[in-house]
Amino acid sequence: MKTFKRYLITSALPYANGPIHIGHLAGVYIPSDIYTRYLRMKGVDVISVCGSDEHGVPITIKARQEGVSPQQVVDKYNDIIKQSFKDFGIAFDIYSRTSSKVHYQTAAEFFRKLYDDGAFIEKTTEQYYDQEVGQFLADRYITGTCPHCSNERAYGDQCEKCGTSLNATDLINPSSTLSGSKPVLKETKHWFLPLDNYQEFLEKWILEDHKEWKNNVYGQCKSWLDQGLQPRAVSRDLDWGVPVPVDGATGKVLYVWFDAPIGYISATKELTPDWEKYWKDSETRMIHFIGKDNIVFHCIVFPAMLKAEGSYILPDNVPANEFLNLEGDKISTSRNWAVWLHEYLVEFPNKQDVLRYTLAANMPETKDNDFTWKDFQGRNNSELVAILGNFVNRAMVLTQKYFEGKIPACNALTDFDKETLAEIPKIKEAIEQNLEGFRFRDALKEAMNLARLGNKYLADTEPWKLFKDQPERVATILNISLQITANLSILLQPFLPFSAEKLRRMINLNECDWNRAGASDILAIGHQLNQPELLFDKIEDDVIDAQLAKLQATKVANEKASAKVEPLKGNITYDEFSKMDIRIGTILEAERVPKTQKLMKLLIDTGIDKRTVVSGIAEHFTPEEIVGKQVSILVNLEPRKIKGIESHGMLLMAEDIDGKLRFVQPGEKVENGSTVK
Ligand code: B3M
Ligand code: ZN
Repeated sequence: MKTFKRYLITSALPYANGPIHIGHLAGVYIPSDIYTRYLRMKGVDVISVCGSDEHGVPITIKARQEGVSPQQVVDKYNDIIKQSFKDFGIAFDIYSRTSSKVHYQTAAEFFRKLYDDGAFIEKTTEQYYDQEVGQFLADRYITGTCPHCSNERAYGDQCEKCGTSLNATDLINPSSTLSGSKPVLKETKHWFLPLDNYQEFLEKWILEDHKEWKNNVYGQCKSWLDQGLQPRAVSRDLDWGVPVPVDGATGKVLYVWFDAPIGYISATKELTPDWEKYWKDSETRMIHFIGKDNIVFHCIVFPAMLKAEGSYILPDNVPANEFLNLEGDKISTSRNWAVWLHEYLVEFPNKQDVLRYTLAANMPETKDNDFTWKDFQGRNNSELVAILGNFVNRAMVLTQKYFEGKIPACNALTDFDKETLAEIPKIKEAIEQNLEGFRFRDALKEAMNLARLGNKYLADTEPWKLFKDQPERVATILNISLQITANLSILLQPFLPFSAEKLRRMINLNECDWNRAGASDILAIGHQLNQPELLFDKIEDDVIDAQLAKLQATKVANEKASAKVEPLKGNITYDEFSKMDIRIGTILEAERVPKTQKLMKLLIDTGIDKRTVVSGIAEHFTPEEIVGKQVSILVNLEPRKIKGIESHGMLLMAEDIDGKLRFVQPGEKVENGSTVK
């Protein structure tokens, strides 16, 4: 494999339209943090950059919903997200944001370079436009009926009911969510990156030169490439984003997926004046940590952009993860089905590492994976407490008891001692190999195997039974146990930085150099330990039950809310409304229409006449219970034959979210023929 002088680690820029949850951590930020910490500890020249992605339509939608400006939305969530990363020890060298000045300039320059080089094609297309608001509509701002499943609330980019991805023009009865009006098609000019021109280059670069990429990543790229790449628009009609830096492009901004990855460059620029070394020198190894929904942008679109620009390096690997589910269900911000980081820390103060551990152990590396609270509890109680915490505590307490907390001398070694010590460098190497192959779960498992090894060593040698007769033997056993402890405090650092640091404080070890790990003499004889403290404590059932109850409550609330209120229809004029002649009448007779489920034939006194109306209410009422009731009736509806009966008008009914019908009646009895206006 090629050797590199330095590393540039990027982590997907979270959208600043909501806080972050365990899915984000497990998918992107824990792996990137483990990897970066590992490299740093080895003394590698590495920088890790991230920041908030502050553009795109979802942010404008959120702003509209909350009645604030997009800037207020991103300011709020940028703060929350940044704090969560800090709290969980995700140690970026810089956490920037795409609203920064440097970014606007960098993104605009990047676009301009491609524009000047003739890398784009200009195309005029027809796009939906809301005439009332005077604005082109992003796909998410259009709803209508899905042509595949007839869902009436499909979005212009996707039907969430049947999952089909759509073009806004596919929707039947499209309507603008901004005004409720029917959008019209209007011409607009945009810039497209002709990805098809890069097809050949990408095929070679990915499919031939990067066969080592993870299967899920390689597979997705291959399927995109096999389908044949198409030109992609890199601009949008929107008033939120980086303005297209071209004359005559007012009202147009860079598409968020064009500017966001450039955010990695901007962040590096903000971090160091030496930024070009990280971006333009082939001896830099760039690695993108992302989730699977971002693969195409990082493996195909962004590389094509970088290639078009010409002076940048390309990523050497993109170890994307799949998704993490929560208790068997897809994590969803809108359904509040998530464990939010800022909430977790309120409920589990100082337990960052327990979550880091559980997420790393369940990382969705090769397939979607599940987070459950029971597993969280089990990982804590039977792994962190029972194995790691228990081992370290026994080694420390015994050393305090027998040797006043000083590292005792290592005397004659038994074969078992030698075998045990020989395991330490092997485990270190196994961790390294797994980390370098982006197999974080296995790497963590290996690190925990060292704690297992220590536990077993103490259980097998039973030093607490030997001190009276063989103090020298006990000295050896504890020396070995403490060297294992010291190794743990280094090797676990990338995974559990808070606990590893606490452990180093306990053993009074100031250095944390990866290259020291593997050795059996990290702690010198006579070195003074500090007082032991518990690294982890047990999580009781009631705490877990409370979390499960909280999720259950969310589920119930979601079920209620999903029986949603019908969306608003388009506006009508008063004239249109006033054409309707609605009267109060009284039901004189009622009978079911034979051979139908729903229909009832009614004779109604409208005050004007007595007329027959056929109404679809038979599943909701019996004839007996409705005779004599006052109702509202639209009397000038065109007569219609229904099941052979001529119906003269229509009853107005109120339908609740459960589909139950009730009559629309005056608050108190009025004369038949009274009008409803
Ligand atoms: N903002 C999308 C996401 O969070 C995104 C990544 C940008 S990385 C350049 O899924
Ligand atoms: Zn559908």
